[in-house]
Amino acid sequence: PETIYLSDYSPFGFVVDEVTLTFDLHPENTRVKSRTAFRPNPAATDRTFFLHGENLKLINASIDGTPVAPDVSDKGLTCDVPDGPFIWESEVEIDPQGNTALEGLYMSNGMYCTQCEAEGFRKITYYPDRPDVMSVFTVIINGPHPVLLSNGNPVASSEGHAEWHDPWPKPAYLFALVAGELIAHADTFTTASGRKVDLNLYVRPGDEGKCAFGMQALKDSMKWDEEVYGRKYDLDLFNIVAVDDFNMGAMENKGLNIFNSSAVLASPETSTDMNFERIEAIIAHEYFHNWTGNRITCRDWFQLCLKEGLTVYRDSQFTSDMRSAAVKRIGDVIDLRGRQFAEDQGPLAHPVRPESFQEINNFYTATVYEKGAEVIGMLKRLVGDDAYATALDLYFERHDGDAATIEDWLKVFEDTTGRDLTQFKRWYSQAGTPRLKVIEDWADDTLTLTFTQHTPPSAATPEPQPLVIPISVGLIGPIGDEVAETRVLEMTEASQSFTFDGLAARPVASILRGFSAPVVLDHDLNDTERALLLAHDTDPFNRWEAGRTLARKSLLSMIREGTAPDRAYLDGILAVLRDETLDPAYRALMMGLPSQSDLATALHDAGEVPEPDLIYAATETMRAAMARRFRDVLPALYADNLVTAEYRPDAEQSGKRALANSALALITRTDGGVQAQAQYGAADNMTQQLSGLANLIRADRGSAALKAFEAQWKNDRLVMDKWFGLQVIEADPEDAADVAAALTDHPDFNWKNPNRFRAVFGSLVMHHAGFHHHSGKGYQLLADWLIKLDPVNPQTTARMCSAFQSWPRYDDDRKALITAELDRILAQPTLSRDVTEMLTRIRK
Ligand code: BAL
Ligand code: ZN
Repeated sequence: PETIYLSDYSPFGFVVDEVTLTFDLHPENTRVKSRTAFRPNPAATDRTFFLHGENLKLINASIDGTPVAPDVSDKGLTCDVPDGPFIWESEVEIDPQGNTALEGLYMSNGMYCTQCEAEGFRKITYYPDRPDVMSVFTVIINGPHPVLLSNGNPVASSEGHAEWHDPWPKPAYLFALVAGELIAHADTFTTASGRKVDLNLYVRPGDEGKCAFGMQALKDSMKWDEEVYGRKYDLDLFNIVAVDDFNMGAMENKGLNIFNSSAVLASPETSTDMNFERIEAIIAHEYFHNWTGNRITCRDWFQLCLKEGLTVYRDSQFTSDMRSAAVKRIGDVIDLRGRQFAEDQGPLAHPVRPESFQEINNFYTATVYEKGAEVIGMLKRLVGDDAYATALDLYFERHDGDAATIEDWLKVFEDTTGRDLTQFKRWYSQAGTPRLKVIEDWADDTLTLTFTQHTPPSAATPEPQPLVIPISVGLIGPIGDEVAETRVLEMTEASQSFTFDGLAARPVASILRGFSAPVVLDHDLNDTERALLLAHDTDPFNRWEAGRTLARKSLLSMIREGTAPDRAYLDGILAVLRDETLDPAYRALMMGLPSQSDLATALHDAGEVPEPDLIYAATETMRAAMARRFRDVLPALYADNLVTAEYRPDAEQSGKRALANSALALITRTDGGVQAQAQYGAADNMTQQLSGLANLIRADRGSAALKAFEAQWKNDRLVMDKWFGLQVIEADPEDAADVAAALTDHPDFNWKNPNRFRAVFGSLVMHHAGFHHHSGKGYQLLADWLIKLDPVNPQTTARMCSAFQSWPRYDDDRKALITAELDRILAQPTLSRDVTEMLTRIRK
């Protein structure tokens, strides 16, 4: 496959002023006519007229009404064109029913829908399918369906016919079309400037009862973006459609967001608290893209982080405001360490702004999204909140309507703050997670902190240079008092010292408060000092981090030396659990342990080879020790936080349920599942029901409940995804691959549906000890299914390949087993470009 380089960018030779698309819908033979007005682009020198197009049957083409015979390849077409402006017209035939890749125009449960980001539009018609070509779209849809939708505003409609016009110029990746038998859940929102916007959430008949929460989240997002970023909505209509078969979570098409049904449909009976929170965040994310992504889009796909990093950052701010900022921050860091740090540590490491790719779909990664958001958080920390707001105002003013770059983004900060961001920009160009080591020196009432930064070299960045690192530091006195205000230290050198003077007694430094930079911190505190931070740190993130570090240290020494669980850790957490002034959600987080995969990462970081069985055993031993040590408080923790009031998915209630369910997980270790059975029987919401079920499986008494659950929910696709996934997640390591394999024989294992495929195999991969079973059966099963899925849906297959990215860290036997599977997949005669690129990078 061809490699595309950032450095090769050049603008398209033509400007597209407007395009009109006419769809005559048919499951296997949809006709698409396009009429596109081109004129030479004064900013370009290359006048090659190349239109992307894949899997299209060209019926006819003309220029200014004269038929032409273009040179057609499997990538697109070229044609001689006039020197001045001209009208290109073409008609193609496509097969939505046969489009199982779910990219372009496809069918899901009888409805037509589209997914065009990143390069799906070229599967709909011949067009310059690149984000820097922006145009005004008119769309005509003919088809025997009650609902016919596209972007923008409706301009005409009659039975079987609809016309849409989107006044905002947009790149083709934001095009969308939906047709089918759908029901609208309708509402309205009035913007701060008095524009009344009609809002619709379109769902399949039967899902009407799962719309209210998503609609409220949309209205909350619209209001928040006005209040916090001054961004108002810019059309009279905003539609969202829920689709069952979808590769991603959701898509921000202009005025017509399309959502994976799992990312929008919710009801208390069928959705967990975590589902509700995720839905609220994704609705916000897609809505926020209207400005950061749609009004200001990306010049090319290397700039993906320009819209994704910023929009993730914005949605995290939204969730922090709607719920608990501390809980959100901790959750984000857990996620970042679990997914992005692992990516940075392995063969798939790449910069936030990659410099080359073969298949852009492979770069919708934790690095682009989550590390991209961290970079924005750092920028805000460095310049301050007011300067950030000023810079954003300038960004929207200066670049509205542009296809912009990271250079444009940083320039608004340079222009508004006077800072030189040349060095900061390395965060966008260097791969790898920096290690930040701190050494303390105490003399003459002065604490000196000496930091050293080091980013491990990688294939993507062989010679990393020092980064600008904002290090947020506070000082805690010996009796747990805060002795200095939090300072943001700006580290720019490879090694740098900072002093805090005039201190009455030696404090304990609380470093990297709020996780002020995405680095691995090496701070050699003793256990007493960490216990002090766990008890008293006023920064909620670092207070949690102190507990997490104690847990990690204890687990690592249990794994390495077979020691007993650390008493100081257990006592410290017990004190936190007893502190009723603390938010229940926060206390629930305090009861969590580092994931087994995170422990493997930590061992690898220390130059050791992780052994999944030992990691699993240590985690189990620690949980058993927690169950014993917390025994006295668990019943009350459970009872006091068991919500009996009518279900609400808000932060307060869900925090209490999280704490009660964390307590239940430990109680189950000693009561054999009695309490879990009671909870399962009494549950009137999915959070309680699923946690009851999970604990019953753990207690080895889940079979009756699993059958009952299946009987109750067999017609609910999203709930059945949970049923499939939970059995794998909760299986013993010995059995996880066998459970997954057995589930693939279930009549409802619709493997072509990405949600169902991920329910089974995403869960297997998350089961660290099960996936890495020494027999290799986990690897083999996944490889079998990746081979089967690739010809059907390369994008989802390629995404799932990242399960193998951490192979170099394991022992020789596992390495041999994994590489054999990778080679077996790579030897398939017709492997997709997506999977070929992923596995070639992983295999290196
Ligand atoms: N743009 C792809 C889906 C998302 O990040 O919102
Ligand atoms: Zn996004």
